[in-house]
Amino acid sequence: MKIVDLAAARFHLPLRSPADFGGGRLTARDGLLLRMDGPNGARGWGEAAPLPGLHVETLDDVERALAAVRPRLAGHDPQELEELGRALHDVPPTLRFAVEMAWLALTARARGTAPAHLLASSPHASVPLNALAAGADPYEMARTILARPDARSLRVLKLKLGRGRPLEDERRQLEKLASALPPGTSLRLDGNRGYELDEATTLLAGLDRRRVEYLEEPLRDPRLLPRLSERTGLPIALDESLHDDELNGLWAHPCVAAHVLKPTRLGGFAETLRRAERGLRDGKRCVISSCLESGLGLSALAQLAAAIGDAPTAAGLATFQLLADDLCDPPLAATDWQLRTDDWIAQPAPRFRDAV
Ligand code: OSB
Ligand code: MG
Repeated sequence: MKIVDLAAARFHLPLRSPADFGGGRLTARDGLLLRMDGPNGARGWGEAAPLPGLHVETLDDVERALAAVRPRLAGHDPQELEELGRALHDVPPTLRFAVEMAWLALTARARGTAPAHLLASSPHASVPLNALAAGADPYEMARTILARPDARSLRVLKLKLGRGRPLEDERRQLEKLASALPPGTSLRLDGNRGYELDEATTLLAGLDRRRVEYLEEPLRDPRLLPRLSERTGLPIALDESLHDDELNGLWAHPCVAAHVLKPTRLGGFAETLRRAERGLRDGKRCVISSCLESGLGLSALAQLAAAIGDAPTAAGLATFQLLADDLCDPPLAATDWQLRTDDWIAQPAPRFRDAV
């Protein structure tokens, strides 16, 4: 689909309550809403929202990079996603994601299909979600989630470990939470590289294996993850380490059960599909995850998640629940912890679009 032009405007979405995702206290999500104009007035929308502490680039960098690539992209007529991806090789990952997202929406519309069908021949019809217990007290949030009427259909609860509590206290909380899970629900425990090997062993050794799907990057030194897995008998998921090529020897290690892929950090759809193919080839579960995008970005990520793997894996896309406001109107919502992906008729028209 031919790109006629691009334009963008900033958006600002308050969070329901302040959160810290590694970049200090966050009270709102700021990002760039990208409009891609195609032939005959057709439009596709993209979202570029660097998260402080996670992405390397800032929103200012993204705006500068957009101004720099705009002349190159205007008039460009990529025949497929890979070709567009090549034209974006030197663009910061959040912007590359946004441009590919808008182009997929535009192209899907022109071909009368959903983006997932441009990414895979028979995509999943829906994508299950992991709930996310984060914020100031993740255990309190986990209890709130498990008290909801839809908790029975929840298969996976992702919990943010740490947050400064003493190890022994947290260990007790964790055991209590594990035993309070409904049957068939398991935990993903995300440590965001917060622990030394011995600390993580104290916290995690002896937990019920049937209740823990994996430990997501608990260690300050990821090279010790195989030893932690040995000590705890629990599988590992990689997140941060997938962004460090020097650790690529670890990616296929037998202790690693899953790769947590963040397309806005990896640099878009084409790159994520390549990484997922590699992960799947090595026998890893590939989990599509997010960085607090709006419902607009998250629904595009759900289309990508629908295109990966033989069976859908719970994706880390439930963060729309943290936003007090959305770019989509109505706001993105899930039913029974699933996002339908086969009911895509057109991309939701975003709020703030008149500002672009
Ligand atoms: O470490 O996985 C992370 C969000 C922002 C920054 C880092 C992370 C996250 C998430 C996304 O956990 C939500 C999810 O994967 O469920
Ligand atoms: Mg993580």
